[in-house]
Amino acid sequence: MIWKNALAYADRTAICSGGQHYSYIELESRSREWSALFLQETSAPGQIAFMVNPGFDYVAVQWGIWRTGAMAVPLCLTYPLPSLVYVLEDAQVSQVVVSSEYAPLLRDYCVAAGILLHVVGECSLPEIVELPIVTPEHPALMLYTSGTTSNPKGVVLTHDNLNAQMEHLITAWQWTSSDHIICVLPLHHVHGVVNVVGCALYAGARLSFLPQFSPKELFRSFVEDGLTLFMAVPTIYYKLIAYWESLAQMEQEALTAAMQQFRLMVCGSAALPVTTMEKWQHISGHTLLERYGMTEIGMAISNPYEGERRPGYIGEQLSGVEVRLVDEEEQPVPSGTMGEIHVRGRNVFRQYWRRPEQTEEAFTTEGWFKTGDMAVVEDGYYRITGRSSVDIIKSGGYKLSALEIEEVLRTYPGIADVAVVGIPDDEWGEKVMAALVIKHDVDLEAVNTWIRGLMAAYKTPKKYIVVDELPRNAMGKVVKNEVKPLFNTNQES
Ligand code: MLC
Ligand code: AMP
Repeated sequence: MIWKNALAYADRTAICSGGQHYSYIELESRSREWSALFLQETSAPGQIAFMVNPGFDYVAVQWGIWRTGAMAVPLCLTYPLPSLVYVLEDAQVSQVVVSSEYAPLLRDYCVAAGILLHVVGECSLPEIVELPIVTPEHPALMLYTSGTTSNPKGVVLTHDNLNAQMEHLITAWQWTSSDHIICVLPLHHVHGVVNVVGCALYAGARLSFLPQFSPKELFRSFVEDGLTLFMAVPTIYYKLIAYWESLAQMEQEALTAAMQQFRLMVCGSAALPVTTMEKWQHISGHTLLERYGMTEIGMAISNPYEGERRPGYIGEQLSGVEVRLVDEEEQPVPSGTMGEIHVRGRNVFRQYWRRPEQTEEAFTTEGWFKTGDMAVVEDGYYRITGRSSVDIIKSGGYKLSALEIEEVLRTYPGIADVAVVGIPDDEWGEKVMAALVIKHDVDLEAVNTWIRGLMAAYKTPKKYIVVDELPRNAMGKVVKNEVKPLFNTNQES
């Protein structure tokens, strides 16, 4: 278990956050105190959610939850109340921990729902108690993911799943306790939670946090903090390149020199455009290592640490992970033929929370998880060719469900029908756009303000158009690929 591992690193620095350094022993002991608090009311807390800013407290709370045998449910820090309530209810959460700024948002709801609310820095942590035995098979983490259903689903990962995911990456990318990484990613998704925070602490390395992404602050850290590793989504590299290009030559040179001291820079969560990879190579001297993963499986395919990192390709299957490509009959395809990616191994999640049918549908009878991503193998390397569902959109590394956004928009008075699509975009990968059929005049600004009260701003459309009707096939189903070109011709937004 990661917290037992921590004892081996004792006084070494585990976390740098808020201008302070915390050792592994401090992390181990603070997490015990949180466990004691969670166990005060019940010996089996079930699911505990937390909405805590990235930093020492986030990890101490996460480990504190784990050490009680409960499942940790990290909440998105930018969700409005209705989206938070959806997760809290769906996950059947018994306790919530929040950083103080989120307490006003959740307090009334928690009181009404009978959920215990703990505020970091305001609750007194009790004497340390005897902790239960937690096994690798205990559920550890529930990450909510959007997909081919309108409502997000809870992906249940056990400690064994997480350990496997971290062990595969630590081996593949040669993590050691001498590494130092900075986390700029949100901590309700696998990229930040497992690949950065989890791997760093499992390897005994040093983990710094930048509470919010800012190119200026990040580049300051690149120059001053002696980092060895960096991991991000393509949009972040795109934004960093744009910022670097805006700097004076002297600043650019200082940054380039600092980045050359890193041993590895990784990119993933969405396709890395070859132009971004080339520009980053130019400004940092690094050939980005692109890898492929998913909430349900952690990481599965990766370009090599040593060896060719091929632009436009996601690499080879990671050691310890089984990957295959299959046709529509779920039969393996020959090399060079496109097929759906299937994944099997200790890293693969156990279940969608309280959704047995969807869990069953997601696996073949031989236990392969069906990712829905299409790929081809060329000269031994996988290349992603698309997705089996047009209703999944990847924007800035977040997976969004067109169906979820459509369902909300349909409830707005005056909107008769709607189609949400992802339009290719250099910065975001895909941009969310909505085509509306309206019954009477609708103020599109008002629609935009309204939907941001219901779902995170990053999920909401960046453009709206009004159309007379949506293109449909003979079965009456909206043809999303025919909706996309409408955004080239229609200027209303
Ligand atoms: C922010 N905005 C987005 C957005 N992020 N719009 C679309 N897509 C996104 N991803 C919007 C905000 O709503 C706001 O709009 C404006 O951009 C500025 O907001 P911000 O919060 O200041 O933006 P910024 O900090 O620059 O965020 C960009 C980002 C962030 C790229 C840093 O999106 C991010 O952290 N993405 C990473 C997501 C991630 O971790 N995915 C991994 C999933 S796991 P307005 O209109 O209000 O101004 C996975 C598996 C795997 O995929 O393989 O790893
Ligand atoms: P999520 O469900 O948020 O974990 O997102 C997982 C999805 O991100 C995968 O199913 C892929 O569609 C996409 N993805 C992750 N890494 C890559 C990559 N390197 N290239 C293309 N798509 C990727």
